[in-house]
Amino acid sequence: MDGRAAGHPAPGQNGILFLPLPGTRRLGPAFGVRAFGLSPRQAAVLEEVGRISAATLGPSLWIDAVASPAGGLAIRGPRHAFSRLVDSLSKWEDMGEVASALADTLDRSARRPTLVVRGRDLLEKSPYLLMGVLNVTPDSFSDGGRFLAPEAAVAHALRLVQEGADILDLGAESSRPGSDPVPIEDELRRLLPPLRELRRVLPDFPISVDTTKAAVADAALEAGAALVNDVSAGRFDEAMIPLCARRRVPLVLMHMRGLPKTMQESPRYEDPVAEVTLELRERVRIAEAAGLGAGTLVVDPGFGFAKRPEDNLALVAELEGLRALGYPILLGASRKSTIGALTGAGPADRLPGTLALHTAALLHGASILRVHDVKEHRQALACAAALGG
Ligand code: HH2
Repeated sequence: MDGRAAGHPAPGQNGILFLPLPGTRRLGPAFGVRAFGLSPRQAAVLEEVGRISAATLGPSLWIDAVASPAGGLAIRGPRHAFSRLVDSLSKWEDMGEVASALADTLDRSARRPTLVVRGRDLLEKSPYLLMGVLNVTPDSFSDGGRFLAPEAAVAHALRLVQEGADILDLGAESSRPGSDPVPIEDELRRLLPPLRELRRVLPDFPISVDTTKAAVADAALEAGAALVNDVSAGRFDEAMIPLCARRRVPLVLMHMRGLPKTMQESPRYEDPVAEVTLELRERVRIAEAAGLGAGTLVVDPGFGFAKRPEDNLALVAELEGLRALGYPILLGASRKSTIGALTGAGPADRLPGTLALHTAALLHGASILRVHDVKEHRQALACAAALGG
């Protein structure tokens, strides 16, 4: 299915977006953005104002056209020069929308990521979190059937916690490409026994429920889950966002086009990071309008969901773009088929590729990594994080 035919916006039709550029985190006060969705006139005015600013404002702004199928401009410079650029732009006729989009990205990308679970900000003391995957499914692509029995699930969860997981992500429905939805009753029958037992043995540990159904999320929250991870970002069940807002629990909004059953049939992007960020921005706006926000929202580009390998890789390489949304970024590349496409390795042999992609994601701004192999990630990411950023 063509995602765009299913109602997804073409680039530029969905408003203006300024995407933080990769590689700018280590440059002290320097910052960079790429403009997306500007009309030719807006681009020309922005370029002109940028040139005037560069010549007159002391600290210079570097501004140039970028090679991207979507066109646009790249701007780099110190953050305070960007604030002055916003002021200058707002004085130009018809540039108000551009000025406020730039101001929005400046504001949101400067926010410190937070994730508040039961009153505690999990990102306050750690620069990143490991979310350990616990699939109580018969058919997940890498571990299907291994933890379906509640005792096996609980034993595996305890191992993940002992190895250093910060969050457990409990899922009872596979969302692998080609999978069918599971009825609510079956999902709950798989989910609730291990969840209740985990709540008993680990009363304070943050447990997330990986589901797209509000009824399942509600029952799981009642049974002790404290976060919701929705791979449809609330698209499959319109009760999901209001439920999380009402219960004041964090919600992961993950990007996907279409349904897992058909999502890999013909994914197509011209500019993956810009399109994914724009589509997630719509979901973020709905969630913010419902009352979710700092501490209760997480965004995820959906590695492997309605994307070709090259789209997944572009999203990791330019992950900073999602900082335009202002929320912690989660990435889950663990054992996924892009690693197989690059190396020929089967799911059980994809740990080295996973570590490489998650290391890159961390250095490009991810705050949460969703992983099957906690112990190995603890070591790899401790070293990556020590590089700074
Ligand atoms: N990937 C999977 C499931 N849930 N949630 C988020 N937020 N991000 C992801 O990338 C993500 C996710 C797929 O992986 P897995 O759980 O191992 O497989 P399956 O869907 O077959 O159970």
